[in-house]
Amino acid sequence: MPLARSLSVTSLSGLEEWDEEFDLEDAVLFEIAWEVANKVGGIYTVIQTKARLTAEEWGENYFLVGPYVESNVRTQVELIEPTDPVLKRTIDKMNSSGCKVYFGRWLIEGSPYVILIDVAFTAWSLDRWKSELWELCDIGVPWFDREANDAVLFGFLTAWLLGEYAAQSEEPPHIVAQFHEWLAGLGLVLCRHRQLPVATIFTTHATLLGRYLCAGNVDFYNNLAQFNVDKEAGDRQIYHRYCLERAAAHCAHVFTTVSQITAIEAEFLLKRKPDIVTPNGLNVKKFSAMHEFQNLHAQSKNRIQEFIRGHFYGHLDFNLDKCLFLFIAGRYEFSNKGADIFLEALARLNYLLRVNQSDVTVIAFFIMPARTNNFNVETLKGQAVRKQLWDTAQTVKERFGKKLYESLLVGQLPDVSKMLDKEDFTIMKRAIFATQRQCQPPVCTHNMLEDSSDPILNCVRRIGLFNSSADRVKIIFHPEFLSSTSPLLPMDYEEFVRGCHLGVFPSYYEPWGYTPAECTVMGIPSISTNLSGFGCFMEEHIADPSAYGIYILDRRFRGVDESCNQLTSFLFQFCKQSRRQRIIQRNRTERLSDLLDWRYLGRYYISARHMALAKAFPDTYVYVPHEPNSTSGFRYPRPASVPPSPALSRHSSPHHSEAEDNDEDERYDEDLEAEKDRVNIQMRGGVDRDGIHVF
Ligand code: G6P
Ligand code: 1S3
Repeated sequence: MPLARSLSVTSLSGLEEWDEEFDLEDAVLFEIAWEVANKVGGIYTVIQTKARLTAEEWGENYFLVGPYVESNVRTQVELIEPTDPVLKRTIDKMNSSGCKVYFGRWLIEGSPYVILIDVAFTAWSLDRWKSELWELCDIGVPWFDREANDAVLFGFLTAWLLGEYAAQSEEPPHIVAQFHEWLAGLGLVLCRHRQLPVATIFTTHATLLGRYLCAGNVDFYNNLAQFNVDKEAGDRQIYHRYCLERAAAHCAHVFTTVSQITAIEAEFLLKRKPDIVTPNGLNVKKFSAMHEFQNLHAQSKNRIQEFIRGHFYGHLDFNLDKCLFLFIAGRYEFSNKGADIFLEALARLNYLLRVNQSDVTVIAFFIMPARTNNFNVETLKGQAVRKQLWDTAQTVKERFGKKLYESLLVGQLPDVSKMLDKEDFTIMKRAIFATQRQCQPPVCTHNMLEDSSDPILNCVRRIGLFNSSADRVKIIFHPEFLSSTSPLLPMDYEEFVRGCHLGVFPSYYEPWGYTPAECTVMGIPSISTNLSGFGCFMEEHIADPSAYGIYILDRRFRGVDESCNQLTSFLFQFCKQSRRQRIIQRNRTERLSDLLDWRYLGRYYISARHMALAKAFPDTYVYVPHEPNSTSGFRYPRPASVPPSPALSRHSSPHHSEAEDNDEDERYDEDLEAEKDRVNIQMRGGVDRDGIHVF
């Protein structure tokens, strides 16, 4: 078996270097989650983006374990024979004992090995395993809870896999197994009960009870110590799930979670303090040209504008060039994800923009999947009308071009008054007539199955934002995740985010929050909260987050109405920025990418594994906690150049001329050069044009 390497984590733009001497010897890593090659939510992103770094560290000794889902395997996994003879024997043995276990390479960056278990194939063992679970830990799983039944099957099968792997090894192996979330937790409990040679880690990405309590209008964070956890779980009919989660947290050699705020929650609700926080990272893509991401913003924005032209046909009475695109996206948890206060703040923003006679129009997208039966006719018609106008313009252009060409051929300048004839005018008039519309542009792009009880639509009805001409804030609810093959808005999520101006994620319950992190690495500013893992992490690492386009809403120490006012003020200030200010702010936002890169954040996972190995195999491994050095506690400094505050703008007045705009472009070029210089200096450390020392 090839030896796994130990890894040293290198420094990124001034962030702390972290060199842990730890020889992994012959250790083998299994990472187990229901979302391996199976997209359900954020855990998939964690595992998928981290795979490259972990595969670099562990090489051939890294295996991801997940459920076998045929449709996923067909599109994401190349099935192969295991190369490791121990694993081959393990899988063969299981398959000859009534299981269906597959092995392959997951076709993502790092191409990690995956072991996929078909839980349905072993469903005949469910009752037997449930009674074993009851005998073992008094946890009774009701028959009707499909997810919990899957958790039981997956748990017994993963423990079987690890036990079989240990039995098939010639030398006693050093296995480290990391289990993600309650759905995978039972495997861990069984490993400990069976005393397998496995160093175990349990990572929770959210607590079950936390999610349920927050969704139910409870003052969660001020009452953490008061909850009677057993009763609360029982009242919500999740007691068995809660027990599985709590058992895994307590049995693990090392317990981790994704943020400090969830660590506190876990301590109160699961009654164990996490040993280490392992924040979520991303695979950051670096462009060779520094400002490439700005060009991508412009390209994607053009495509969103094209969609808007169709959606608002007949009502395009606003200036698209002065239109700002805001969005919220994610799992449809109306209040947990903050869609409730976002809508309320949009209503207040609409009022402010109107009374201040702003020429800015805000279009707020809600991308949250709900039950629908496809796109609605009015929305599809919008794109068809736009296409027809485009085709008409092309036809007239071609006819015009032909006449021009013929005139030039005979050596004459064309008579401009005869370039368009009666027929041209007829087709153009017909096309214009087709844009007449009796109704307002729709708020929702789909036919909702639960239209009358849908929380977003009901809130829109209450606040009255119906996309009327007088409104400066328009709303588009797209209750389906985006796809590049959509006939309506053919863009994938990443392209869409790049084209927007601001991501708005005012969550009340958000253990980490990938959406604002994804915005950051694409250079798009975002609003998050001090109740989200991401928001707290950024607050800790940046001296002045809002100057970098990271707005952090206070939902912890303020009431809902006050938070909503603060959100409105963030939005209103954002609308007052000039284009130049937005560009500079995007540059700053993008500069924070290193902080969210797995190449930096992966170190916490490395520590968790070392800690677990040292606890499980104290004769072989010693864990020496990392000694902070002089750069520990590094924070991104306040940006040295003028902050993008509207108050300091040369163009805070909306009434400046076109000439001024051009001047602004020239000045902007100078500023951009200065900004690029500063960024380069900051990456290396040194002195900028203004003589300011950085790092
Ligand atoms: C990028 C492009 C610029 C464009 C700007 C629009 O920076 O490189 O050419 O003018 O985006 O910014 P805005 O914030 O108005 O979408
Ligand atoms: C959870 O997914 P969610 O959106 O249900 O796990 C994610 C990955 O750790 C995390 O980013 C998110 O906050 C949690 O809520």
